[in-house]
Amino acid sequence: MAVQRTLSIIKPDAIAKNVIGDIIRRFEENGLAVIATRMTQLSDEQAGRFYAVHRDRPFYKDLCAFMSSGPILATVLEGKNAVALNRQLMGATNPKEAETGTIRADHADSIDANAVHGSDSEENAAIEIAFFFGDLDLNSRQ
Ligand code: IDP
Ligand code: MG
Repeated sequence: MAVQRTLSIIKPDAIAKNVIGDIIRRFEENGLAVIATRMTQLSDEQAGRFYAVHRDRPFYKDLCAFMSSGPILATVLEGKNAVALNRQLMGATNPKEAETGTIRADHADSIDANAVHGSDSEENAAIEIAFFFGDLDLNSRQ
């Protein structure tokens, strides 16, 4: 499987729980390397642009309000099969359905406050990485 890059976001709920280190440790222990990271707080408008793909969904407004409610940590992960591997480590969107031992099973309280975001395809990863980072911010570890 090819080396890929993917975007991870630690959402405001997990930042508030002070579990950044625990989440990054899981990435590193599973073969993913951090090649860029940035803490920021999105405006409601910026969160809306990031999640534009969901703009017609009933939860869109709440999602944008939540994602702009506090600081987030955006991180670019690099490694073999990074997109699917990150999704596997995250667990299902609804923490009630997330497999034991996943980030969402351990740290998410609800489908809204579900601890982490992860790109769902290589194509979307490239778009999402470019939302937060420029080429000069990416420090390949290969
Ligand atoms: P994902 O984060 O697992 O990729 P998506 O379907 O892309 O899940 O949805 C983006 C985010 O929108 C989710 O992480 C979650 O916070 C929120 N969301 C998704 N579905 C629902 C829902 O049915 N109710 C409330 N929030 C939802
Ligand atoms: Mg998604």
